[in-house]
Amino acid sequence: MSHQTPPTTFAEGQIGHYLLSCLDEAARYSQLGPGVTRLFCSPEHRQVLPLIEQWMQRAGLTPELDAAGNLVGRCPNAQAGKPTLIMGSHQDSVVEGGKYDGMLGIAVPLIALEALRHEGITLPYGVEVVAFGDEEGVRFPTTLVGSRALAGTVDPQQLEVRDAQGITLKEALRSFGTEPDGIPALARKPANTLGFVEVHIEQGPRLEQRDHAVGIVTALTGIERHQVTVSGKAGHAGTTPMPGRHDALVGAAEMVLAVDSVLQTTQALVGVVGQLDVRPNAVNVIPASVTFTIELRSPQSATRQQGREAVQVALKEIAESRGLSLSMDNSYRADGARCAEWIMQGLEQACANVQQPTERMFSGAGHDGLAMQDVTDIGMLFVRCKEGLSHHPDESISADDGEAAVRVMMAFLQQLDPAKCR
Ligand code: HGY
Ligand code: MN
Ligand code: MN
Repeated sequence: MSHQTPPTTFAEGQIGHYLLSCLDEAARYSQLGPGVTRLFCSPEHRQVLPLIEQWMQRAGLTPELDAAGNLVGRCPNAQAGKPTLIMGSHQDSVVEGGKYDGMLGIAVPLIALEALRHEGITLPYGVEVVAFGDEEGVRFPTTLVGSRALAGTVDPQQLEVRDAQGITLKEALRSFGTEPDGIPALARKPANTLGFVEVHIEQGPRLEQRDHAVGIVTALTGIERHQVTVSGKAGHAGTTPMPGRHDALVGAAEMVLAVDSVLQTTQALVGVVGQLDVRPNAVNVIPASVTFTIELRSPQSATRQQGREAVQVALKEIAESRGLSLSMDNSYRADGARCAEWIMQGLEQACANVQQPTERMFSGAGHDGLAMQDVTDIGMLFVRCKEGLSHHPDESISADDGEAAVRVMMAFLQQLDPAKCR
């Protein structure tokens, strides 16, 4: 498949359109259906890699697929072991998501590096740009395996979790052509890592309200996910008397409403029941069991704990009142992360250098920085997205805002002094 030809110059106004055309092309590597669906270690993940490899080569980087399913582009200085700045974002998407969540944060730093290279500028430190394999955690009930591999924090148990087809994450990596036994060797050395900077769409309305193209992230929220299984008793929908039924779906429906009312009790907590599966899911059978997911988010772990405990009490009461059995297992937990002051200031300086007004803001979304915080300082640059919409096929950014992000990153990379990081 032909890939976009790079612009002959990186003149004002060219970069934004070049960026959007790259992202349009990447979006083609998706399952059929609305928006973008590209899951971890999927055929679509495999098919998008040659395009990203080409972006990396244009940026002067050497691409390599690592044991955790990340595609990592390294410059010669990084390969030579010099202190290295890591940039990048996730290649995977949600189901029927947008073109920009994740992929924007891979393309922007690569085009920034390509433009600097085009101007004959080489950086005195190492750079890596990573296309992390799995950040959304849609295929498996765990996530951040790619960034946790770089942070050296992958729990071997994570590799044993199974997708809806019963394939373990380890098996998926092996069929993808990687060797997960090599994951521990991927851990980056903190002493040799200057920091991790991710560019990402805001996925909220703040930048649009402030009429800013870009924003500086101060902190990322903490997230935990739970798998709930409610078990009742299947039966004939027509002949089983209503009283005394143990209908797992009616119980689960009451539980979903209970989760929502816990989430409505404080503004410091948000969350969702995003997935729900009914068994045997037949039109004339009383549902025997229901599994659903609960996601709780707050920057304060104490707030998440209070929410979790309130949910556990509520679900237990409902199960008992309906003669249902209940299990609630924590499948994923990531504490919130604070962005480093020196990176925030560096990004603010870069915005000033390219005349981009900006301000600091919190991220209600999770990102790979939740894992990368365990190995290095982190920072994020947000890019305005239309109506703050994300995890939706209509997710969009303007070419001008994309260009602004590239120019901010070009300024940030040129001003970065490895001796002054920290
Ligand atoms: O769910 C999130 O916050 C991110 O989009 N993975
Ligand atoms: Mn997302
Ligand atoms: Mn994302």
